[in-house]
Amino acid sequence: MIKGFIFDLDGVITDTAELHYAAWKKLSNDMDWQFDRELNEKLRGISRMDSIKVIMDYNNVSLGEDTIVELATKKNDIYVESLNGMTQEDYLPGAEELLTHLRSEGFNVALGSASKNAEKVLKQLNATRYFDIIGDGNSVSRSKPAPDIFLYASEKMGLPPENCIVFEDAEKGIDAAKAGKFYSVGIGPKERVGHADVRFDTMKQATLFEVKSHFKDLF
Ligand code: B16
Ligand code: MG
Repeated sequence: MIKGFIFDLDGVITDTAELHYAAWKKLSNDMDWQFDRELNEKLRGISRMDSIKVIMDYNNVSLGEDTIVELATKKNDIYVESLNGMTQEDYLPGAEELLTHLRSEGFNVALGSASKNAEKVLKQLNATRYFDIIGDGNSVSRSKPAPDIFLYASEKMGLPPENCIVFEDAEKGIDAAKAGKFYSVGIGPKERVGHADVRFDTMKQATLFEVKSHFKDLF
């Protein structure tokens, strides 16, 4: 029986990818590094420190750990500043409707995001009220594709993985859900999240009615 839902944040509840892109682009320009949208796609769902290492590898750059942390902090300052412009108009279409519906039907709802800025993003969206539990980049040390963030969220909800559905937009996020033995809903193209139990192109299509009809034996 499904009793709980765990949501990734970026790419599921809201789309911060563009803001992450702009901040990494600014840092890369300052450093004279190559950075484009294709490379930005590879950063979807992975942690800040893993992201900067992907960018450095791509540019054949190696630096000491302290400098890497300093540069990642610089990118984060740019990103956090840009979050100030985010408002409750910035949900992905369909996301707020689904959260409202889940609350009214009495399901447990948790966040399972890699972002260390998740609380700020939820605050900007006025979305904190929809979540019983917040699991973010500060809650666990191993990031996706390790299942730790989803296991953290389900444990805090008091539910085993087989009672929970994870919503994810990243390939590594679906890997993480599967590694933790959660049911999974992928948001995005087949090439990225086709290995999820159920896939929708956008959150708008992922209504509770549709989700229930795909997992009918579990409700
Ligand atoms: P931060 P999610 C992820 O969020 C993003 O998709 C990813 O691009 C970002 O690097 C990561 O959060 C860390 O974010 O720098 O704010 O800690 O999709 O797991 O909600
Ligand atoms: Mg995501």
